[in-house]
Amino acid sequence: MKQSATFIPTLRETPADAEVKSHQLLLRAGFIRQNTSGIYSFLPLGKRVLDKVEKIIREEMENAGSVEVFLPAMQQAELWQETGRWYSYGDELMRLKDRNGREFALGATHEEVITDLLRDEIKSYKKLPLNLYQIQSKFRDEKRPRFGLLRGREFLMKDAYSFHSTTESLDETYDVMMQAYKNIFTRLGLDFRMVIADSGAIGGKDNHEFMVLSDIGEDTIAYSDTSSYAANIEMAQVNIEYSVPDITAEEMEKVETPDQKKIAEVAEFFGTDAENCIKTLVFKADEEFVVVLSRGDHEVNDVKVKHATDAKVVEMATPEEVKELIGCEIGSIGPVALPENIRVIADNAVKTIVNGIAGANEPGYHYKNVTPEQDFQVEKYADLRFIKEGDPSPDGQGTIRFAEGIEVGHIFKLGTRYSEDMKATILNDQGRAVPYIMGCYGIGVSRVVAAVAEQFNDDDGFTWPAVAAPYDVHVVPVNMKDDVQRETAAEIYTLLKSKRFEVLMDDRNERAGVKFADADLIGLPVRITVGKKAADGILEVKIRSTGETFEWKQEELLEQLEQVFQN
Ligand code: 9G3
Repeated sequence: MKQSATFIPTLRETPADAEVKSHQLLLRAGFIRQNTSGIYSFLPLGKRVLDKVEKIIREEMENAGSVEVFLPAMQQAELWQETGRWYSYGDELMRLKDRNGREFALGATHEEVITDLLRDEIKSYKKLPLNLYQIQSKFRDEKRPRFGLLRGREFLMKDAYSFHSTTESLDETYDVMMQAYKNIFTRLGLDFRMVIADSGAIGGKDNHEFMVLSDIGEDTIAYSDTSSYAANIEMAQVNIEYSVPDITAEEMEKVETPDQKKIAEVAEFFGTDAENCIKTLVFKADEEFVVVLSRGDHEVNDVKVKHATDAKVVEMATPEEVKELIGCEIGSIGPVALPENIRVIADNAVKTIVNGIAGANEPGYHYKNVTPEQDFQVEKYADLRFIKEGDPSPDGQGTIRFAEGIEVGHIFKLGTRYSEDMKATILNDQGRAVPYIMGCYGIGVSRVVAAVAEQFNDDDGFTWPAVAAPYDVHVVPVNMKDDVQRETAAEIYTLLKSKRFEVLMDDRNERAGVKFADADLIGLPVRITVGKKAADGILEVKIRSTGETFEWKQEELLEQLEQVFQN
């Protein structure tokens, strides 16, 4: 492609409202343009990267036995009403009306649509398993779109759905798709981790996210520094065998603590530390109050409280509710002598406290020498706290570290959540009508483009890996007015294209400095400069990712390039 014939509007300046490197460079190098908040156009170079990412995804979906379809973005409201999601999703779900006033959703995801498609077609277990995918724009009216393609309101997703008559069959497909995801992100050269994730609102039991490690990632993952263990911070279990220390429990004593409110102040007042204090919180688990205890130096993880209470919704009780329930402010509550009927659960680490400090359920007072089971009862101990850096990895191998990640993929075992609601059943091998068992598997395709852009760049611009680069080679004739340079460049351009290299040639009448700066910004893997030395058959070559430069004889060009692109 000749640059005089394409559309690559590079910018000198960094656009003010672009906060992260990938967004800045995608704008400056003329890959994308924003139409409005969270909505982007892919310009020619951006579209070519998108296509390369899609190509890898299609190959791996094909290998995994997933078959491509293309579903409508316009989804009749009735489908979402069948699953209740028309009502449970709020402003994030884009809704519109057709000319007859009928309501539609703009597809944020396609569980309803694909289940509706299959329930009319698949009636026997003999037709399963089936694994279908599409690559399609999704619409989600994010409250705060940001970071360019990383969190948009219209974005490209590969979403696959699998259908099974047995859980074993789902497990098999799930593992095959998991491997396909690892292949995709590995082939793209992304530094990713597969993490155990919380099923969140979508339900289902197993699910895993694929996170590209990045300081600008919005998710925190806890991973082992020696094994492959990694989990979303909400899900990382704390697997520590706590033992009760062998010290004598003393008589509990109420002490006046007029000015000490925070755990740190109270600990200091008693000349001890947060580990020896009991933090008392009150949650509402599906409308039932639950007192949750943790060690003073730990944070309670509400997702784990939800799992421990088997509740659908868990939230902190309000100060008024606490006052009503226990009779004092949040800052003074403790586990001793609580009203009889209140449930008390505690994080496992609490059992290690002997002669600890706790609120006295009376403003301005605390108890010292508080010991679990002696001074208060606990209904059950469970893993209720957030894991911390330095904790042992739950798989027993290594120590936990934290990292930020960009979620680029998420795979779920859905179970029958959608097929039940939508009465999508098959006759099983006993002739009974049963809802099919489903899995779903998403990749944020446009988000992957941004994740690759985020990982592959330097101070001068992009350093695209060959697998994702818009073109393989950038041919840059320095002076288009010089016959030798212009003709040599044209010769090389034709030769390389004939050998199936993807070539971009900068045939603009621009100064050398502008051409080199744009070439570095666009960041193709190899730049071939056709300058003065072309008259002696010498080409100046630059490997963009390493910055190395070479002089190649023109007649060696093909074999040298083959060398560069094969490794
Ligand atoms: C909505 C809106 C936003 C949403 C959803 C629905 C996330 C929604 C979860 C999924 C699960 C999987 C298939 C591909 C892989 C992910 N945000 N999710 O269902 F209406 Cl507005 O999308 N879907």
